[in-house]
Amino acid sequence: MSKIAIISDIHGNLPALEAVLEDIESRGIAEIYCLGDLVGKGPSSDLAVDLIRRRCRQVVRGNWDEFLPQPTEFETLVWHQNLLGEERLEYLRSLPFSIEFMLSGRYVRLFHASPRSAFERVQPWDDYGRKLSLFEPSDLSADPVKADVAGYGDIHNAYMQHMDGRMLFNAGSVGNPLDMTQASYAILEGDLGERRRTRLDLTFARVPYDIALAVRQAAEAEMPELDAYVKEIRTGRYRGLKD
Ligand SMILES: [Mn+2]
Repeated sequence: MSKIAIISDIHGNLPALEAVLEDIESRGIAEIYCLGDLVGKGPSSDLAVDLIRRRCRQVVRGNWDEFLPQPTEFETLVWHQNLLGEERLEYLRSLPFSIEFMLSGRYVRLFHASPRSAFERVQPWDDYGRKLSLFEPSDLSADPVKADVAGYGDIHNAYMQHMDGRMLFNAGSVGNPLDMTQASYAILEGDLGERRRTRLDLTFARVPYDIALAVRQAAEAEMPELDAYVKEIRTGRYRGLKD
């Protein structure tokens, strides 16, 4: 059986990423896939990119990875661009859209937000048909087949649902979880490349990390939108919600 750790939405939160990588290592898992949003929001986009490049076998692009390298006058984005530097921005531009493979007789497709766009947001409480559409291929897919297992990030809310004989899951967020304050990731376990339907497991891991350290690093970096970030990682509540 192969074990694949699936991490997503690091958003420059280094203490959270380090805690998750340590947790993955402690389980003896060597294979790590990343579903995007390495950068933005937190203070350490540069170090997050460097660590992800070293440790992840495959990485797809998230919405932040897609828009952050583009020319902008927004102060917040320019701050993150300057931190990253041109070489890392070029790396973000080069990221592929999806990861697709056979596992225990299922066609698995992993992407950031939807099979159609890194910007299409689908929440666990959204309409059934809207969630079913996440199994569909698009022009951006490697193979034009309907997925048996679809996995994504983007919403910072971990969940799994069996639908129509298929399995949909969200890995949650490493660095900016919005369902609880612990870092989130998923583990897929099955027979890689196997065409017969054999055992397939999905595990969700939640990892406590040093939130006080993450807050200190953000304050010391004098990063933009510090208060909103600190509130989010301390409470797990999205900054756009009304109190
Ligand atoms: Mn994100």
